[in-house]
Amino acid sequence: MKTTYATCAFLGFALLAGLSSRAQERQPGDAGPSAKTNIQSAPAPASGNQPRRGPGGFGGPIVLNPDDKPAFDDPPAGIDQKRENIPQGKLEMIEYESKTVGTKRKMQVYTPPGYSANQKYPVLYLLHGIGGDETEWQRFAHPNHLLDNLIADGKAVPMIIVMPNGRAQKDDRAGPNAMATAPAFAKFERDLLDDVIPAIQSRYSTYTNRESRALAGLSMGGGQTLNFGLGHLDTFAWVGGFSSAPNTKPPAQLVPDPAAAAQKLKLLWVSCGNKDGLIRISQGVHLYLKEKQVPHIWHVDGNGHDAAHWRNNLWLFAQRLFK
Ligand code: FER
Repeated sequence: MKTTYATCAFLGFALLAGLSSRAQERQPGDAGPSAKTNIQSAPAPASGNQPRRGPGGFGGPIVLNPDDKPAFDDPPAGIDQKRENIPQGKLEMIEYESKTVGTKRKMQVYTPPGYSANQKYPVLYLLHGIGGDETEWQRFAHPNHLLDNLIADGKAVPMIIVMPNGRAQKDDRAGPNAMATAPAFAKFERDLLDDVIPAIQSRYSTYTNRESRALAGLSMGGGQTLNFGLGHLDTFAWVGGFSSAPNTKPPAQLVPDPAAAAQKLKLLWVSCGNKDGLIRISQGVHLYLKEKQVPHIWHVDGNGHDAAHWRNNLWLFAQRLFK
């Protein structure tokens, strides 16, 4: 544990430096900022099992296995760009009382075009990374435009998307040493289950059955998603971890009862970029699920630990939800 955290503190610095430059650099339609910053200087992905380092120097060697291939084509460009000629949903920042943390906390909520209290909606809870907060997904993917576009094209069902702050502590900003806030990401399990979900269900017109509840996230949020989603199969039926971080529990702890997971999950999505230095985490999850015959999507695309991976996987995942 000590070794892990010492390593994390150093890696966290590299990561955060990477994250902030990515957030500033991203242009609509580009392949993802780290494609510019990190990946061009890296060699092409090893076709076999040649270890190499992930972008930003963190995460460790990348060794690709024969299974580590895309399950889907890359989405077209512009998936999260606003289209003026289609109905727009609404994005709002709301506050809720957190018994878990003992403060009022913020979360961002997307309601789809034509949202009406006379109808009920399924809900996707979408979690951010170590350097982020309740606004982070907006920087990486504009989930509101992405969903408006999918709904207009008949590719996704109207849903509510909730983007909470996954750092369950009184000061929930990333701060100068975000890696030190990792324990608060574990504590968020109770905030999500006891505070966030009840607040959403009391304020919005939602279905409340497990088949109408999805959980997904990027990096630390991917680890949270796998930990909480697979740990609470009675609450979530749709689970998506994108480039999940080392906060992910070991696979046998994540899925102690493979038969139950196989039977209950509507969709289990594990994805990572083949240039992401954290890919070993997702590989471990995939290999265990495969061995235990738990149906899942294993999608390894050509990205790094970056916005393109998160945006594209949100687009692919959201289309398959609640159907
Ligand atoms: C780590 C490396 C990366 C770690 C977390 C991360 C907890 C998180 C990355 C992210 O959220 O982008 O060693 O340990």
